Amino acid sequence: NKRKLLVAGNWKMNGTRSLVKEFIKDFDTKFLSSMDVALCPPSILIAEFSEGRIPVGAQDVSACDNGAHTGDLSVSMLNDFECKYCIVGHSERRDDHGESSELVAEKAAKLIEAGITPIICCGEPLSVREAGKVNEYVEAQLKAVFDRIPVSQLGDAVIAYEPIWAIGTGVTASPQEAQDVHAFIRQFIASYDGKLADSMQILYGGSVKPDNAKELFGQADIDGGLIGGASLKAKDFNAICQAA
Ligand code: G2H
Repeated sequence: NKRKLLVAGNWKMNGTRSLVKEFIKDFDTKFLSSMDVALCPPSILIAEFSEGRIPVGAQDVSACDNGAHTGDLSVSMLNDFECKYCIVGHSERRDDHGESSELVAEKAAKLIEAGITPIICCGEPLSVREAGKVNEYVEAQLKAVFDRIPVSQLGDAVIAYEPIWAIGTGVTASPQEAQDVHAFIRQFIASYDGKLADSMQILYGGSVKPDNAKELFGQADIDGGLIGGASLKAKDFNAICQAA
């Protein structure tokens, strides 16, 4: 029997207060009873979600405590706004802000300590896939996390596999390509702890749309998705939840 599925929206640097209102109005709350759902808007819009029932998350967090860190947000601030989830290590943050896997691991540790579920992203660029080194690349990204955080504390963590060449490009990894990496990731987790490997949700991200979600989510080791572009319209997001 498969794990409960999670469909998480990642609005990236998109959205307005009025879009949040529209989204809350159009999102079908029936999905909240059968699966895990989360929506991660830009931080400035997190508070706008307090009127709806959709569990909300952030797209990043500081690895530091409150203090002199201009522009950053802490785990206690995310807790203050009732964030249940926080994405860490998205490839866009690794690229735009030079985030290392070690920093990503620190952020994940901070979130877990604060009771917030980290959605820990990994995934290879096209050159790595072409060189046939996907597993090694993803393993190195995740090893930083599993070496930093004891498995006893990783029970609520979520992993998202997002091949960079499939992000926002309209090119999705084929269900089999995605499944192969997901199975490898689960095997990697099992090398630390077999029970954790069975229970951990591993999401796929990269051009998930209403018309490809069902086949992706049908794979044995794919436990839902991290949805970018298609999470900006409640109608598409509903359809993706329906596929789960
Ligand atoms: C991958 C994904 C969401 P998109 O980054 O994290 O974005 O669905 O637009 O490819």
